[in-house]
Amino acid sequence: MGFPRFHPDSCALVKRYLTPEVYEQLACLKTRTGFTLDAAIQSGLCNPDSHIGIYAGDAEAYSLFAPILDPIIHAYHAVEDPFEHRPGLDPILLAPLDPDKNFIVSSRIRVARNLKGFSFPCHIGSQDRGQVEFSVSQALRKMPREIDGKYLSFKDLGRSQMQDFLSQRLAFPKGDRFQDAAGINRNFPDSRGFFSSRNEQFMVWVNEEDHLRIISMESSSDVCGVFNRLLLGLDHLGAQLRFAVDEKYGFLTSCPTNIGTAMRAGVHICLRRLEKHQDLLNHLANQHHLQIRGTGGENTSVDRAIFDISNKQRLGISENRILRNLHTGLAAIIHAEKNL
Ligand code: CIR
Repeated sequence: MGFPRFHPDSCALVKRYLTPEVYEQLACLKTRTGFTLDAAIQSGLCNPDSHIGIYAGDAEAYSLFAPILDPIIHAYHAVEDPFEHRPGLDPILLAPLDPDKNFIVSSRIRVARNLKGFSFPCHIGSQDRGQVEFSVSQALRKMPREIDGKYLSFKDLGRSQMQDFLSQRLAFPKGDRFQDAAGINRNFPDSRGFFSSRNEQFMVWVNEEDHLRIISMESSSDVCGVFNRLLLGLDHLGAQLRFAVDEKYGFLTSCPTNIGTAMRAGVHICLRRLEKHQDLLNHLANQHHLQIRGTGGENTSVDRAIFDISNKQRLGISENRILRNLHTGLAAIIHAEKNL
């Protein structure tokens, strides 16, 4: 392909770190499944507004293409060597955050996982994608009573049924243009589907951006309850499936922004006063390593003063520490909101 020409306006991390020397060193390499650097950077090339602009097609990509991925990982996650994956997945109990339901509308925690031995969604073939769906759906048949439910494959859903599940945010839509350019949407909706527990508080998305997105949520501020339910599901899935994990990088994901714990833990919170004091809100969020997004997540606006607030750190930190930081940060934000 020759040295790639990124859009002149692109500020993607891949553009910043992909020097001609690094390109020359890596362009001729292929992982054992045939994933290349040119495939990895497609999304960044097609989307000048990419923040990162690179995806991993399999677990080996993280070591083979380390000369480009490492500087991106260090910059995005703000980690310096040496760091390591330090899992901490113990049940947790902390003081109630908003028992009168004045601010926090809902809490949601998700982790991403990929199956060891299979290419990741931007590079997987249709047969292997089908095998991933089969293995995960089998594992989901053995969930404990509290989170028991059923798996629905998109191919078995009619158009209006799919629309209903999409509007309830149980099903997931075809990926965005970043994922599309990376190859994640190939053959959509084949071998994609979702599991939902009977009370809809525990879900698993299959073959979205990663093989599994494991999600726990509820309409309350009980972030610990949501976390503990996630652990229950993770324990059962982890006992039956082997996940792609690395001693240093933690759980390996399609997008290098998600590696490490691969966890996003957050709330939807209504902050009518702080909405008018964004500097203070940003200060508090930074202090507690939290990220503030619009009501609908990445790149969306804030609707009726409802902010999406979640952890910024994922790598080199334990899941338990992330949850404690979230809890302390939210308590500080609620305190500020009350006192304005
Ligand atoms: C970008 O580079 O901006 C996109 N590939 C998305 C990066 C954020 N990652 C994500 O949503 N998983």
